[in-house]
Amino acid sequence: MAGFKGGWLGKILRINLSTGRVSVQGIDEHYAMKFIGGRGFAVEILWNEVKGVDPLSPDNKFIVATGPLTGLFLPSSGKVVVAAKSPLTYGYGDGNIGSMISARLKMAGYDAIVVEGRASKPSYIYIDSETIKIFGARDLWGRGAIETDVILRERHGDSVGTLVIGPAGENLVRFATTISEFGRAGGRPGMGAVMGSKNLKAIVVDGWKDIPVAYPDKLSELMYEAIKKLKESPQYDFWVRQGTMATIEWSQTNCVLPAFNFSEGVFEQYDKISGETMEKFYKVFRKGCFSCPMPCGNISKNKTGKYPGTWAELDYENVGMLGSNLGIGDMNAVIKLNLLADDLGLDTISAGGVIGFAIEAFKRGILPRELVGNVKLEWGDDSTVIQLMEMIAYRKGLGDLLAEGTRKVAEKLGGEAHKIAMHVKGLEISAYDCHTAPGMALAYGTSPIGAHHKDAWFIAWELKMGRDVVSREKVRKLIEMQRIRGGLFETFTVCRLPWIELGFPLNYYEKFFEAVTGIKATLNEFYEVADRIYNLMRAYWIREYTLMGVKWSRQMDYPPGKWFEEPTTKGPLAGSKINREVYDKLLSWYYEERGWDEDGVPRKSTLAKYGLSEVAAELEKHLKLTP
Ligand code: PTT
Ligand code: SF4
Repeated sequence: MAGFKGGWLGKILRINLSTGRVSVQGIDEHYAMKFIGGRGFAVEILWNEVKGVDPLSPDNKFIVATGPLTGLFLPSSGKVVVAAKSPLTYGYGDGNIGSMISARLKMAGYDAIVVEGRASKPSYIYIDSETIKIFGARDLWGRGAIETDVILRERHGDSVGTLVIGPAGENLVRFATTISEFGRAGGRPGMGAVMGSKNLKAIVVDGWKDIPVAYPDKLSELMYEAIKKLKESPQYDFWVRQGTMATIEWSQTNCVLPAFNFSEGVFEQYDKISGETMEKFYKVFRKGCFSCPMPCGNISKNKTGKYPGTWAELDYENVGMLGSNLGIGDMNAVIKLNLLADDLGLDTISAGGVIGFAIEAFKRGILPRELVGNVKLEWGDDSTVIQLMEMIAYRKGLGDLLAEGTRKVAEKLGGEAHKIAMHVKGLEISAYDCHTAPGMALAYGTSPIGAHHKDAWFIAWELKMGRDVVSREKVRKLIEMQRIRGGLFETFTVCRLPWIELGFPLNYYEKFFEAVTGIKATLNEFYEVADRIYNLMRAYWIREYTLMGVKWSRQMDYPPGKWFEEPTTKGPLAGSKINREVYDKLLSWYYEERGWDEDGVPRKSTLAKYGLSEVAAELEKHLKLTP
């Protein structure tokens, strides 16, 4: 644990699947404090080691990274970041998954794993506190993610941590995700495809060692205090009953529930797929991540009606994108689709996004019949969505095209297709329609992995501040959210929901950090790390795009034309669309606040301010930086 009093273990495990070589890289306190963990470690590794490569080639690296609090008995500390250069966006890609692999990895003695190369045959990695093995996985290849997880647990014990892929990852679907514990998913921008490209079916970790902690007594005192605080929250009971599913009603009320490929912000049948409907008729039990006192996993089952006996873990994004966005107002169908996505290893958001795009493009005559074949593309038709999800995962017929993701399909179709292709930087938009919310559109536009709400679920703030408010204050608030959500939580790799949903005070993370690592640091210092990482992620995108011959410009940070040009037609805010000048003004303020130029490229002085002068020097080999 060279130099560390606790929290970090000082070891990054490197496994090269081409050569079978295993090595351990040491990290010191300077490095740990500069990047903290999770996404911080991931982007540093990708910047230095993954340059100009095809994301599906052996030269890409698949990273699983924890943070200093991971695996300790602190509220909601069972999360882990999975990252790689994205085969969907060709930029920086990551996801955050709640899985026992987070804790088991720390207990095996490592802060992170970096998987390099490509195995010559289907394989899986097994790690425990003593050994690292690479096993053949021919018997698992082709199996669903859920069945694979069951088999691995029978083989290695039920308490292991797992990360697996389904057929979508094996077949290199560009939005294949990783799956764990039958209903957790992480790595929207194709992290499952990166595993598949390495012939890697799964990673199984079974560490049991104690994780060193600087001040254990202080930590256990804080843990009890925090749990008490969470359970006393007035929102606690409702949260554990509905979790993120309560957002369906909230989004409908606020006209941001995506419907018909983000053409509308309301859906007539929302109540059939709402949190209340789930709670009353479908939920059978609740499940949580490791060390979570506020479990939000809604395990829901079709007790009667269509697809009887089918169960899945429901979350807002899944239901919004596979339900309302496809015109499906039937919870039985949504449960079936959710389970199918988990088993195939498809990201629900991108699957719902690309299928919604295909239906709309076909109806508008943009997607020609010869590419569609005999698939019946209609809103609200779950049997077609089932068919398409399978065709995508196995890359058959139209599915082979859709497996490339919305951006590539729109590029192939040409003409007006780009206007209704609902993505930013290649990542399909998660479940908030922004016709009425320019600030939330800016959050999607500037998210460092493409259009995902992870870094800034700004919509709630925007409603508080006023949708029509166009101010620097709004932009500053968005950046503050990105620092907390995309910086603090993604480097500590702990769940952000205690803070957002139950109002858990942020200053506790200073206290946890000190008790665990022995280092006193303030939130402002963590936000400075967040800014460093944001600049490095941005530099990564710019370098990789420049190397592909694509000139970086502010257009990269624009949401699709539909939100600017095609107003909504339903609900109390019918007729809404975003004003392009307003968006541009917000974007320019955003760049100024971040210290980036008018094209969204970090200035040389900004990179220097965050200790990234070497990054500036490298970028300058490819383009001219503003001083
Ligand atoms: C996340 C994205 C989300 S965000 C959802 S539901 W959400 C979708 N879930 C999918 C799924 O399930 N199956 C599937 N095949 N694809 C899916 N794609 C979608 O992926 C998630 C919770 C949730 S539920 C949210 S908001 C919070 N996200 C956190 C985050 O990002 N960081 C953090 N520090 N804490 C968070 N806490 C919450 O965790 P991605 P999970 Mg996920 C079935 O992975 O790539 O980041 O995309 O992690 O373990 O499922 O928990 O309304
Ligand atoms: Fe996992 Fe939900 Fe707990 Fe967060 S609140 S750690 S997502 S169970």
